[in-house]
Amino acid sequence: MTAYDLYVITDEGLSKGLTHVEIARRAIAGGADVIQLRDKSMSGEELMECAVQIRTLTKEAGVLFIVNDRLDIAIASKADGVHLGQEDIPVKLARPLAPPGFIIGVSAGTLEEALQAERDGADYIGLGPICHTGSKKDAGPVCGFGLITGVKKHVSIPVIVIGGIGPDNAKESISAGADGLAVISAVVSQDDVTGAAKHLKALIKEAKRQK
Ligand code: TZP
Ligand code: MG
Repeated sequence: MTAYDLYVITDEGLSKGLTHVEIARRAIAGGADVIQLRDKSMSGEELMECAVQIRTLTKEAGVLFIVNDRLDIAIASKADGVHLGQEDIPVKLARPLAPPGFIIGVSAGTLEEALQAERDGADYIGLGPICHTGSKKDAGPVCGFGLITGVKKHVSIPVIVIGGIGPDNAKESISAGADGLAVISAVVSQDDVTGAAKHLKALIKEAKRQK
């Protein structure tokens, strides 16, 4: 089964002066299982350039590569998948355009959205924001750890939790049922990106062992 344990989302603005490619390189060195390229301001050309480079890095490391929002760039860069929000192209319309085995993740903030994403054929759910986050202005209302357990009762695709997730609540996330932890600031904003990823990965592994 695909491992989504530590899912790191690149964000140059929230990093300490690193490029997407450098963030990816350091997070991979720390044991990230998934790298998502996320940039809302780059041109298509710039994003494609980053995507191609991160595809090479992730391929070499055997790490999954997901592109946020842009199905076209995900397909063109031969990424493993795309992550779609509630406002992006619906999974039902994206799926026929994607190659076989392509991963489509969908953001959900409620049980209803999670159920709909599964019905529509999503491969995983990005559930959140679980806690308060300063990393996404329009993240929507905080849903709390209880929703993880609620969603896991009714949905069978992997549930990756997001929003204010880090070392302090990694264990609580896994205990509540999360299959993976998606983070920006807990890894990307740290002075030592590789060290932060390593630490978080170890906490996830330990929490899964204890489950
Ligand atoms: N989607 C929901 S919350 C969020 C995104 C992209 C931001 C997560 O960032 P952080 O720093 O891990 O809270
Ligand atoms: Mg989106």
